[in-house]
Order: sequence, then C-alpha cells, then structure tokens
Amino acid sequence: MKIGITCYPTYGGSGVVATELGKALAIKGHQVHFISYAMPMRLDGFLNNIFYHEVEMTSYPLFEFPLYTPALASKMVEVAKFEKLDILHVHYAIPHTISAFLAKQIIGQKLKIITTLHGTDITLVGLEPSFLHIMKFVIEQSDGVTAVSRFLKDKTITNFQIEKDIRVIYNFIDPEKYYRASNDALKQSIAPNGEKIITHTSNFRTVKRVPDVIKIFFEISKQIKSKLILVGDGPERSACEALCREMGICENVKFLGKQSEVVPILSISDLFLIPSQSESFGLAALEAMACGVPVISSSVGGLPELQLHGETGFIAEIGDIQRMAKYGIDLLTNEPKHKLFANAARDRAVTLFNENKIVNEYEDYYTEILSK
Ligand code: GMT
Repeated sequence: MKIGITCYPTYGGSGVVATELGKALAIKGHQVHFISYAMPMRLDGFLNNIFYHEVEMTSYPLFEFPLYTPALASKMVEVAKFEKLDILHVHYAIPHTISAFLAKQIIGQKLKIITTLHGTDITLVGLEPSFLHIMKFVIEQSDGVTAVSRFLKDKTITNFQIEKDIRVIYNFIDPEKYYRASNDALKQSIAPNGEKIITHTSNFRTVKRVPDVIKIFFEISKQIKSKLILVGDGPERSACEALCREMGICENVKFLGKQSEVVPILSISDLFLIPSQSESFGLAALEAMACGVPVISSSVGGLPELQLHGETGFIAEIGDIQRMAKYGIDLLTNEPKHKLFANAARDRAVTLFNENKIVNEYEDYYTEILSK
C-alpha cells in the first residue's frame, strides 16, 4: 500500500504512535509518506520506503494567523496525486482531519481518509465552540476512524454524537526496544545511597497534574529514601520547580527536561507515577510497564484499560495523593510483591500492546477500508 501519514512532529504521544506505525509499515514493505511542518522527532536517518514531505508556510502581512490547515491540505493533494496514495492516515483530528477532508474533495473518492483520535482533540480542544461543529462533520466524513481506547471511542460518540463506527486500536511498544536493561552506572549516579527511584514523564501540561506527582513523592520520601526523576518539559515546569523549593526537596528531585531516550531512565526506575486529570490511553505508562516498572495511576480515561489495579500497579481517584502514596509505599517496601507487579506489568505490555499485534490491526483496518 501507499500510505500518507500526517501527525504533529513534536514530542507528543500521537506523533510517537504515528511515527512508529509508519516505520513498522515501511519495514513490512509499504511505502510511507510523512506530511507535516517538520520532520517527526523519531524519523531520523535514512529509512527504506519512508519519505518526508514538508508543508511550506508563507507569511503575508494580511494573515494575522498562520494558515496551516489549507497549506497542509495543498501538500496532501500534491503528495496523494503524485505518489498515488491509497490512504491518508491522520493522527490527532485538529486540524489534520479538516485538511484531509479538503484534500479528498480535490482528489476524489479513491483516496481513503483514516483519522486516529488520540486524546485532547476529543476530550478538550475539540469541544471548544470554535471547533465543535467542524470536528463532528470531518470525523463523520472520514472513511475510517480509530480511537486509542474504548474510553475515547465512547467519549467521541457522546461528545460529538458520532454515528460512524469507531475502531479501538491501542497504543503500542516494541518489546525489543522497551525492556529493562540494567545500568548500574546511571543508577549509582542518581541514587548513590541505594534510594528507590520514582519516575514521571510528560509534557508538563495541567492535565498531567505534575504537582500531584511531587506531592505523592514527598509523602513516600517521608518513609522511604527515594529520588524523583521528572522527564519532559512544558508550561507547568517552573511552577513544579518552585513547589520543590517550597517543600525543601530539591536535592531529591531531578528535572531532566526532554529526553529522546527514556529506556535507560525507566530501566533504573522502581515506580512510575501518572496521576493525570485526563488520559485517553497513557503511552508513557505503557513504556514504563514494558520496562518492568509498576504504575500508580489515576482512574481516568483509558488508564484502567492499560493497567490492572492490584496486578501491574494501583489505581486511585484523581487527586487522592495520600492513597497513591500509600500504594507506592506498599510496593516499595515489599520486594516480592514489587517483583510480581513488575513482571505482570512487562507481561501485559508485551502481550496486549505489542507492536507486531497492533500494527497488524492497523494494516487489517486499512485493507477493510480500501475494500469498501
Ligand atoms: O491529546 C493530547 O493531549 C495529546 C496527545 C499527544 O499528541 O501527545 O496525547 C494523547 O495521545 C497519546 C497517544 O495516543 C495517548 O497515549 C495519551 O494518553 C493522550 N493524552 C491525553 O489524553 C491527555
């Protein structure tokens, strides 16, 4: 197949899923064309069967706001026509599905559009009055729609009254890239006195509730010598640093900023915290589970589809810092239980969210849509 993929090229989970999917499809012999305003983060180096097409933006004094949606649609038309694309698969609906809809109007019915809904395109931004009507319309107009969890599928149906069938296809990891690789030197440099290592990775947006991560850590560290590693960057980072200073725990909290490689960090971690306010799936938690790290999460969104309470970690209500801390202490003070949970987390990640399995699901879905 000849497949066009559009995604945000930055650090977000939707871009990661789109890029890893494209790479896996290319390895299987499909021709994959990425169309975006910048090279997707994980698309470095020469890869067979993969092509990248940059959307060129023009600025003009009349245009107060950048006109990405029509520029992207134009590029989609150009690539679809000249590369003879069968499918255009867009990740994150705003504005990608709108551009894809426009492109299809120009190209015609032969080009099939598939939209994958990832999260705040449905739960937050898409609900704003400026997007609501157009979102409902373009989602309905896609030839195929997938959502990254049952939760997100249900939310799409209730928020937008979508009648179209939505296929649930979960996020995935490559178990050969995401595994626990011992790294004594790194462990020693972060926790020189054998402290437990607690980790959180995110884009530091309000929905991630990073201050809760710090408060949970603070409670745990009252009873267990531990270090907190915070990976990522975003709007809440300064407030989080200030909170650490206020609490007097700066020497035990490491802000690592954006990291291209999280496996070495996850591999030395004993616990992963994800107390989000909204999380349609939780790719960051899946990556941790694949590296054998038990997860303490909130009960929102797709998180209970990803991890099992009392098996791969624990689940508590949003904002219940004391309970999350209690669960953390329970795991970190009980070695055999921790080992059991760590193994169960890895097993669940590898069995249910394995790249091979999920990429096949996407491939089968493409075939199904093309045959309609
Ligand atoms: O929706 C977002 O906030 C952005 C999006 C992204 O592009 O990073 O994240 C979502 O997509 C990921 C990949 O499917 C999911 O694993 C995340 O749970 C989801 N984030 C939220 O729902 C907050």
